[in-house]
Formats: sequence, structure tokens, C-alpha cells
Amino acid sequence: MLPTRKDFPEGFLFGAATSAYQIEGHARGGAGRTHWDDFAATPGNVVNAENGDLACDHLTRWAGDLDLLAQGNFDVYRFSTSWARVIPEGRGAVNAAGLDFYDRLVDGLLARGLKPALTLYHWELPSPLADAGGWRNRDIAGWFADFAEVIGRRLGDRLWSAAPINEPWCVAWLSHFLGHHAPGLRDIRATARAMHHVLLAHGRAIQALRGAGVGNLGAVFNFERALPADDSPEAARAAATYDAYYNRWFLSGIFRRAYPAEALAGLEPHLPAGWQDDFDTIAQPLDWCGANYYTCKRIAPAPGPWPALAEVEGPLPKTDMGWEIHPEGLSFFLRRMRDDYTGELPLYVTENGMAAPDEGDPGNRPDEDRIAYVAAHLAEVRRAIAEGVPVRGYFCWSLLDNYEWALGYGKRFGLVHVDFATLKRTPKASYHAFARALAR
Ligand code: IFM
Repeated sequence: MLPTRKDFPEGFLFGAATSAYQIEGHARGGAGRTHWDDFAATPGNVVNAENGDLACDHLTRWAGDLDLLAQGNFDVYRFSTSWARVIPEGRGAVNAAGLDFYDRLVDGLLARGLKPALTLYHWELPSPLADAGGWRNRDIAGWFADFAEVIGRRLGDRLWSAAPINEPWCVAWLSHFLGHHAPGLRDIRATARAMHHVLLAHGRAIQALRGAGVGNLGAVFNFERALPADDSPEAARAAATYDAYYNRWFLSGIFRRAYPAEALAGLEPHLPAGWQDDFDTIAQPLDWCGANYYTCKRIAPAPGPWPALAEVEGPLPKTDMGWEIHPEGLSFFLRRMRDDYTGELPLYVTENGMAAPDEGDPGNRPDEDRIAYVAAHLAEVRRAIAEGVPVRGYFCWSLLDNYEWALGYGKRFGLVHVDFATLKRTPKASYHAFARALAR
């Protein structure tokens, strides 16, 4: 069972989240090519070489999808704008049909009494910008600010909130060091530059949005609890390094105008010249912060160059992603944000949810694991609130089963099942559980 609205303070918001490339159908509507199209077209990068060409066809089915949000009794919808749909070449000419789509979407949300919570960038970099070096090129901060201004001017009067970049760690580390996401690099110099430029772009976009009159601006980070694999000091050091470049780098840049020493130990030689002078831009004041949280990792020392660590398997039950279920990590991060970085700034859990296998009739499956996962994490949100942490809302990932990036369509995070052959939507038991818990 999920806790109900009454178990949370008055005004606490519940939402569901999605992102553009994962649901829209990117081959349609005049969108430009993205580095995810290129990555997926390269053998071995994505399960079954699947891409976002059609995805959930949200581009044409958006009205029904917004009805699902309203009928689920949600308050807010967290969605993203695709840079390549709005500006197909990344710079220059705007695709009017793309901008009109988001305009209709925002109006559609408001018409249904839902608050529009926008993320500007959720990973679909226009290919021409990738050709120009993408996140390795300092100029991306300016290109991104121009995109932010286009969106801010068109939608800003009706948005409830806006955040520039979803999960900067994924944009930088996962994509340039581990190579698991587009552009699939495994290069420490590229990583260091992306780690810095993603924050510079964040700061420039906040300035552009504010300049366009957009209010309630925030930042969305993803966190993984870094647990030492054993009791040794070496494992503790390895976990602290992981924690530094995963969980603390971005918060530290924005709220302390500095990067953590354990991360600089490996990245400083590769950072772009003059990086220390960018913190005035990076540390723009914010109105709120978001935490995306799913799991913990067990970290052990490993031979080789910095960061000289490896993930080892942990003992807890796992989701279909193979991720350990560790709800306590959520209250840990909410507490840490308040205590070490954000103070009294409102906090939101901007993503949380689980992938579960697609077995049997989606409308009649109990979906117990997902309901239990969400309930356990909401209990941690309540615990943080009871301790005085200013958590103001929770978004479940995701409204729909969708394109889970390098894992294709096989990993299902949706509250609503999508049959990818027919595109039929079927609400799961977890969706109905939310609808009941959130009924007024
Ligand atoms: O699907 C992703 C989403 O795009 C970003 N946060 C994590 C989700 C699950 O992996």
C-alpha cells in the first residue's frame, strides 16, 4: 500500500516524469538527428540496436497521456524538451512544429489542472553539436543558453518550474568515461571537460531563463549511495572517490564554488584552462533542487589508474536493472543536501521508481514489487520531512514504459504499460495505487 496525501504536509506535490527522446518518437515532426540516433546505429551500443524513432509515439498520443496523468490524480508532470526537435541543427533555425508541440503540451497540462515541470535537456544532443565536440567544447554553454532562451520566451509564462539539465553525472561521466551512453567515449580528458562544461551550461541556461522572465528555477542531480565493499580503509577510500565524482561534484560546484578534492585528484590535470574562474557563472542562485535516486553501489579498490575502483555485487534484493533496493539512501541524500549544500531550499525527489519484468496480462498483474519499492522510498521521504528536511514533492519515474537508453525497450519503469507493437497503454496496479492514494 502507498501512503496517501494525508500522510504528507499540506501542499506536498506528487508527479510522474518522462523525457522527450524516451517517449516522443523522434523521427517525426521535423526533429533533427541526435547523438543518440548515431550511438544506437553503431552495433553493440544498444540492446537490439533500438532507438527513439517511434518510442511511445507520445508526439501524436500526448493528449491521452496527459489524461492518464490527470486520472491518476497527479499534481505535476515532469517532462523535457528535445533540443533537436526545437532547433534541429542545434544552433540557428527553429523548427516551428517542434516548438508548437511543446506549447500545446503545456496548455494541455494547464487545461487538466496539472503543473508543467520542464527539464530543458534530457540527453538528446543534436548531432551537429556532437560533431563540433559536444560537451567537450566550451562553446556548448553558449549554444545551450540560446536554446534555453528560445524555450523560456515561448513557454516561460506558463511553466511551474524549469531545470536546465537532467542528471549531469550521466551527461558527463556515464557518457564520456564509462561510454555507456552517447557519445560512448571512454576518455578521461573528455570526461573532465564534460564534467565542467555541463555545469557551465547549467549556469548560462539559468541566466538565460531568468533573463526571459522564467521563475522557479532548479537543478536535478542523480545520486547513488556509495558503500564501501568491506571494512578496509582502502574500500572506504574507493567509496569516497566514487561519492566525490558521482554525488558531490555537481552540488559542490553550484553551492560551494569548488570541486571535491578526491575527484580533483584524478580530473584536475584534464580540466580546461581557467576552470576556477567559472564559478560565478556556475553558482547561479536557485529556487529548488531535485534528487533522482534509485540505488546504492558497493565500491572496492581495483588495480589501474585513477579512480582505481570497481563495483562489486551487493546482497540486497534487486530490480530488473540489477540495482539493489536501498531506500535508506534516499533520506541520506535529502539530509546531506540540506545539511551540506542547499540549506532551506525546497527539495524534490525528481525521479524514483523501478523496472520490473513484463510478465502476463499488464492490466491484471499485481505489480506488487513496484508498489512496495515506491512505498519504501516514500517512507524515507516522510522520515526526512519529520527530521525537518524541506522536501516538497515526489515524482515517480516513469509515467510510461519507455526507451531505457542503451537497454532499449526491455526495461519497464512505467506506471502505465506500453505495448510497443500496438502502442496501447494499459495502467498497471501501481498506477491505480497512486490514483487511490492521491484522490482528494
Ligand atoms: O530512464 C532513466 C532516465 O532517463 C534518467 N534517470 C534514470 C532513469 C532510469 O534509468
